[in-house]
Amino acid sequence: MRIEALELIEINMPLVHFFQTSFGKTSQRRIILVRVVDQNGAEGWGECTAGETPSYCEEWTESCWITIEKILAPMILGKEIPSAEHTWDLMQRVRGNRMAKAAIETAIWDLEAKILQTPLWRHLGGARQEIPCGVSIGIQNSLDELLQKIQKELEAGYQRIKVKIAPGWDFDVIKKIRDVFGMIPLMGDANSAYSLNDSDLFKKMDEFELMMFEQPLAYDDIIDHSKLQKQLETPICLDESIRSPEDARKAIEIGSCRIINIKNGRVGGHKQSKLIESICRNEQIPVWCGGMLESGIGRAHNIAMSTLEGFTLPGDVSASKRYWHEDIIEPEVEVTAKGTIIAPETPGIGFSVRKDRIEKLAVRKTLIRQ
Ligand code: OSB
Ligand code: MG
Repeated sequence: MRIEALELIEINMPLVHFFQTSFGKTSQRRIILVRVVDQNGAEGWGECTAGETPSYCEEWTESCWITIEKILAPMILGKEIPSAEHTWDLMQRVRGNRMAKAAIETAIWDLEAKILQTPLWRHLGGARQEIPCGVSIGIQNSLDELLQKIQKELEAGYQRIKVKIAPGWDFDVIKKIRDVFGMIPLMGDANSAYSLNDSDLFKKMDEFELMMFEQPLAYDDIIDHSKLQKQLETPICLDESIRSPEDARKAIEIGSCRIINIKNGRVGGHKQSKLIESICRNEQIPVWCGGMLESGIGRAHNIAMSTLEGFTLPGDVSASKRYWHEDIIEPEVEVTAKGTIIAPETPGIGFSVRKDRIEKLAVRKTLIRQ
């Protein structure tokens, strides 16, 4: 493959409902899309999952735009790329900036699968076409609103409920959910809001028998997590802390977690995700696919990734309509009554990209050529 042009498009999309975590509130996404074009005019699409501010990690929309435009695109354009798997190596000289890298890398995987006329999920080595799905529910204005949302998602068939927790929105909230809904598959995501000083709170929450606590401690920590995990019955799942296959290996080795959430953006794309999945599978650590409030393009990549063998737990991969009035892909992502998504048979990401819609939502574009 040779990439002749790379287009960056920023779209602004209002969320159906604000999404609040321990680190902040989002009402409108600023999403960068990457379109790569090869020497024959074939296209691939990727999505940059960075947030609007550097709050989940260091990267954010502006930093990714400039990094892709000035640094990463020139490393890719015009180069002979033996296969999508080699894309990561071409960007090796750049430290970090994994969300920026993943936007390009995943676009090249889509392109390659389209050239091969095979669905991306098969091309990645997917083991099953139907994936289990859960939902992530942000912090709400009131407990009543949260309970209503949970009710709605259970009725839709989702296989597990994740609620965001933060100091002041934790023990009592989980207790109420257990009182109202009983032993539903439930978990809490703290997005790094706590420290080891809160160990007693987590020990107390063991009584709720949650599926896991996601990222209770610092975003860059594995040491304190290992201390906390040893005091708990409930498995810890790491999200923010796992940025590379090496991070996964070390976290597992020192017992920082019993579950890992994989996100293409956080780890640098499909190749890195596959490596982490494989390490975890060998160590019998279940994984699941996290979400970053993606548009349909990122969502489609997440679906493909979730078909890999090690993704045994329901992921944060849910229907388009939970986030968007109108998505940028066709058809939109839909969930079956059993709370599953069926990966499409169409080549590449398997959904067609709605250029008309992207055109309407675009706030800036740049076409980069060699
Ligand atoms: O920690 O998983 C997270 C959204 C933005 C940033 C971080 C996270 C999330 C979510 C949303 O939980 C998952 C989704 O896209 O449905
Ligand atoms: Mg998380």
